[in-house]
Amino acid sequence: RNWTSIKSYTDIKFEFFEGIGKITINRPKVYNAFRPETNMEMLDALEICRERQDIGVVVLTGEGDKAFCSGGDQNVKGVGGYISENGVPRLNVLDVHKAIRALPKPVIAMVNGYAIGGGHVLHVVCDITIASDNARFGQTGPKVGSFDAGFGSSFLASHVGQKKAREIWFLCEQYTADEAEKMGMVNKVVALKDLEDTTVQWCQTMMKRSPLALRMIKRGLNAELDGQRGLMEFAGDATLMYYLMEEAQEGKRAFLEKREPNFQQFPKFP
Ligand code: 1HA
Repeated sequence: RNWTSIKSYTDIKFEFFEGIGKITINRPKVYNAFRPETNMEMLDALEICRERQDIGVVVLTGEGDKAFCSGGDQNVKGVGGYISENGVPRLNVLDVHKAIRALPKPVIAMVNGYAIGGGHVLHVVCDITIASDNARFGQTGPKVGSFDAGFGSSFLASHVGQKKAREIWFLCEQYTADEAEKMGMVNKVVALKDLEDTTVQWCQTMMKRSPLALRMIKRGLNAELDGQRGLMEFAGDATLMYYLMEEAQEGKRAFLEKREPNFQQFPKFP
């Protein structure tokens, strides 16, 4: 498969193939742990995915066959966060979570090994997870001096239930791909050699579906958990669709033509 580079970065690869934008955390020596710069690059790539008309689906993965992502890079964990190159401590993976959640296109986690700690949270916030059979899942926060009581807890609970979510966080054990699938936090498990093919097939199927319909489903499912922020994004897309209608155009035209708008010409559906 001929992936072409969209933009080059230091910590990630960002590639394109037939409508798919693929973001690969490229720090295999640390099992694809992220540092603040990694998250800044992912945010930039996600923004490009949002803007580009020719990208329908986004895939997030890790380089190599050992890890999807092992969470925050413990080598740069300092006081108050992970220390960026300019010395500022940050927890900016939270901005990546928000960007994945808000992206109006499906985001697929292609889990090719360990999805641990903050790396586990990353797959949890993606819309779909496809895992290789060697993948291992788990949280580590309470073992290593951290926790994510945000999306990494609430969305996890919505996938696996409250009791299981508490077990995963309180015990910090690891789970196999099959166990993760049975729990409902993984959509499909395949052999490592088939991981990319399967993921691309899922992406191609989704790209045959109506993009606006997928967008509204994502918004609706998000809104249930995301409170006013989720409703705001859902409402924003309702406005987008209204702006596509004659009824909204009539309002604008009447204003510019300095006349009363004629809204009565439009149907009032029961
Ligand atoms: O909780 C948060 C946040 C919460 C709120 C807001 C923001 C947050 C941001 C981040 C996080 C977190 O991610 S906290 C959790 C941080 N991550 C971890 O605790 C995972 C640490 N890693 C492991 O548990 C294990 O390495 C492993 C289960 C993934 C793999 O174990 P294994 O197969 O025994 O390999 P291991 O030898 O441990 O690791 C391979 C290499 O990768 C080692 O380097 P080497 O000795 O070969 O030079 C290891 O040091 C490195 N490595 C693995 N994980 C990390 C790492 N280096 C830095 N940071 C890592 N996270």
